[in-house]
This record gives sequence, structure tokens and C-alpha cells, in this order.
Amino acid sequence: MEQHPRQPDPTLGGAIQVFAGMQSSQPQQTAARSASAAAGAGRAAVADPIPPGLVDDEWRRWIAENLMVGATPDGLLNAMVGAGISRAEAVREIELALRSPYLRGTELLLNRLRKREWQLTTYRKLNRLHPAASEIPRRHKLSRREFLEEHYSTNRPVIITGMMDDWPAMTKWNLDFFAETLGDREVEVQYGRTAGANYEIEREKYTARLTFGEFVEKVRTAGVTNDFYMTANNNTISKQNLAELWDDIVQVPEYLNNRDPMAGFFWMGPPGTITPFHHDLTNNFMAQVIGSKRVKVVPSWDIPLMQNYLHVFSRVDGRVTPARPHAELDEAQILECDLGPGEILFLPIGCMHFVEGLEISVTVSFTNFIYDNDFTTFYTTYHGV
Ligand SMILES: O=C(O)CCC(=O)C(=O)O
Repeated sequence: MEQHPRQPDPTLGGAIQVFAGMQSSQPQQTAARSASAAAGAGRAAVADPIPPGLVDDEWRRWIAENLMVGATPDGLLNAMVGAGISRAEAVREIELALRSPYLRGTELLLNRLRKREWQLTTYRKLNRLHPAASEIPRRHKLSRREFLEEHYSTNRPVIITGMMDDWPAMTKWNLDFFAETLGDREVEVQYGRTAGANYEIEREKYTARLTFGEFVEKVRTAGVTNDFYMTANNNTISKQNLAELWDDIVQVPEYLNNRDPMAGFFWMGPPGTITPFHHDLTNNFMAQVIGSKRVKVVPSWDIPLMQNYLHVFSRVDGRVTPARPHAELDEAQILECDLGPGEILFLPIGCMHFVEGLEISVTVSFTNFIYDNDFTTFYTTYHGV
């Protein structure tokens, strides 16, 4: 069925309500009553005046799922009729769902979820009282203690300046240097990304191997494009073959441990690279070496407002969704900053972010903080949410 909806539809309305649609239409009401009366009397479906129709178990799952996420019965009815199901059949199925003891069995879970939502909304409200709530502050040479107290432990982003001044990379790295010293090394990059909207989720479909010299030349000459990008996901091969680059970076001792001198991920791309909205499962530093990037960051307590439908991913399109630093309580707050060379952006765990390359760009990202950064051992929702 062409319009068969498989996802909860956020447009379908508020909390579960009385099925007003049924009251507005006498014939359907009669049909639904007959159906439920038949079911109640244990009679076979053959006694039902509505012939078997288009509603299968997938539709029934959809009805239950949408009722549980707060869609109104009338919203569901309209969607089903719009998808070609007869009004009488849609009414019957929604009515059956509303009366189903299986569905009622999920009410405790629904209440538990509402309680969590209340907690998050409370945190959202309180955090928006913070004097710096509507911006990502820039802090020069933030101390370890300030970083912990004001940002790491409070889950707040910050841009740290002045902490990359001793990186040899800041003066040595440029496209000519890369091509001359490491041009013959094989690297892996994300490639052909403009062919598919889901290039991040299906990232293994979009990889290519080439020499670093070829890649550097592409970056130099391509202009604005999202088609290719060397990202953290290409790290295994590319980092191994570009190991010398790690001699030029410093594991900033104020915040990072140096247990592994090769810790970190290398990102390089032309202007126009887009990393869609997602959140990480760790706290993360983005240390910008070459060029600039525009980053949109959403506080972690706003995840429920970010159409987070699968694992860490969002349906919100950062390309067309403007910054919203002064959002209403029921909409996600979207902070925005431009990150330039020598600046480190702290991206707190759970904060959705969208990143756009404004220029030819090289970034090194880190997760090896001196503080506990393990949030995955109790993460279980790798699937649809
Ligand atoms: O720089 C980028 O394009 C994306 C960075 C990012 O999303 C990350 O480090 O988690």
C-alpha cells in the first residue's frame, strides 16, 4: 500500500482523547458498535457488517504506536481515510485498539515515559534560566577546574581558545604539506555522498580508497560540495597511514589524558560538507586546525524535541532549520557558532549537532578526557526510538 505509514506521525495531535470522529458520523458509529458488539459476544467476524478491508497487522501496529505517542483517534482516522481505507473500517479498527486490553497494558509504560518527559522539561526550563543559556560562550584558556565545573559536569557547550597555540600542526599543516609529505599513502574517505540522503546512517555504502595526494587535490579543486569527506568513520585506515600527523598535535593536557598518543580522529573536507544532526555517545572535542565550520548545537534535554527517530539520528534538517537561541519551551533550542582555526568546541554528550564546512577544513576530534567518558555501557537504544 503506497501510503502505508510505518513511523509514528508527529503531526497527528495531542494526548489520547475521546474518539470525536465517531460521534460526528452516525453510520460509522453504528458499524463500530456492531463490530465491538460482535467481538464482545464472541461471534465470528463474518457477522461484522464491514467486510474485511485493507487494515492488516502492520496498520494495527501503526494505530497502537501512534495512540501511545499521543496521536488523537480523529487524527488517526483522517490519516487512514487519506490513505484509502474506508471510514467504517478505520473507525472499527481504532475502536478495537482503544478497547484492547493489550493496549491498556502499555499505559503504565506510557505514564513512566511521561514522567521522564516531565523531568526533561523541568531541566530544560531550569537550564534556560542560566545567564549564558542562549549562546555558546568563548573562554580563553579555560582551566581544568572551570571546564569540569561549568561545562563537562553540567553538560554545557563551550568554545575554548588559546589551547592549541603549541600545536606544530597550526603552522605546518596545509594542502601542499599534506601532498608533499604523505601524498602517496592510501586513505579511506566517504565518497559519493550526494547520491543518497542517508549517507551517514548507511555510511559503509559511501566509502572509497584513494591516495592522500589524490584526495588533497580533490579538496583543493572541488569548490563547495558535500560529495566527499574524510571523517572519523574512516579513521582505521586513514589514521594508520597518516600516523606522522599525530606528531603535530598535542593531547591538550588540561583536559585530555595522553594514555594513547594517537588518540583522536582526523576530519578533512572541502567547503560544503554537511554532518546531519545527531548526538554522540561520548563527550567530544572538535579542535579546528584549518578553515572554519558552522556548528548548530542543541542541549541534550531537548532530544525529545528533535525528531530523534533512530539511534542517535534526527529528522530535523539542519540546512533549512535556522538557529533558535530563544526557543519556546516546547521547541528545541538551537545554538549556533562558527569555529575557526585554533578553537576547540566542547560538544557535550547527548547534544545534537549539525556541522557545515564553510571553507576547506581540517578538524581533529577527541574523546579521551581525563574525566569519566563512558556513557555507552548503559546505552541500549541502537534501534528505532
Ligand atoms: O566536523 C564534522 O563535520 C562533524 C563532527 C562531529 O559530528 C563529531 O565530531 O561528532
